[in-house]
Amino acid sequence: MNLRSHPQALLALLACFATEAYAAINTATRVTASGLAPAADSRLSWMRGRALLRHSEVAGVPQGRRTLVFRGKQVVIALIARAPRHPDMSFEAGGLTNPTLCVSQGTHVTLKVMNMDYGPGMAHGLVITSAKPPYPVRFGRQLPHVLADIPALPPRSSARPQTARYAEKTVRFIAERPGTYYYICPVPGHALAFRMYGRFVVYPTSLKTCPRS
Ligand SMILES: [Cu+2]
Repeated sequence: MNLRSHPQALLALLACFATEAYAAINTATRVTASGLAPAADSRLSWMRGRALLRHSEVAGVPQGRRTLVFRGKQVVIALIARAPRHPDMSFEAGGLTNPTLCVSQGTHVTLKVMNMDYGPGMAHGLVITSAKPPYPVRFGRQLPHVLADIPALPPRSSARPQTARYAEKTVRFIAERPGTYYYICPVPGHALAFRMYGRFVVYPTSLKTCPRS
């Protein structure tokens, strides 16, 4: 991203360099969902990264212009940080920017997050929590109900997309408790200054589909 056109980015970047902030975030979250499986962690080649990007673009069923519904009891959701043709400091899924993601209660979710951003400090992670916005520059030590926690993934390894490698992490969880959650980038300042977050809705089994909001 271009720091000159985003003065807030400089603030966020400076905050990123406070390494203790990462530590605070990464140890602060409490995973309270059951069934969280060990995470996979890898660096993808351009071919594999592009395949995951394409999966993210077509997964889910659009409901209106801002919501993606993932039907079934086992779903794979891919979120791309700073996908091509999407704004700086955003997530992409279903071809949408920071969409609302919707699953039914009891769904086994495989969540994949990949960082396609490039540049110093352009790390991005993802936490799903019931904490509502607005968010502080740094999250507190006790986030409420956390479904998933992916620490900051480094930016891609090269300015040239075709030769770069892309940090990706996969976590699995069961969306047991209905409610409205938020997926948030935990890197200091990204959620506050850039609104790098979206809603994650778990709707009760008594409803046939995601309630419109
Ligand atoms: Cu971020």
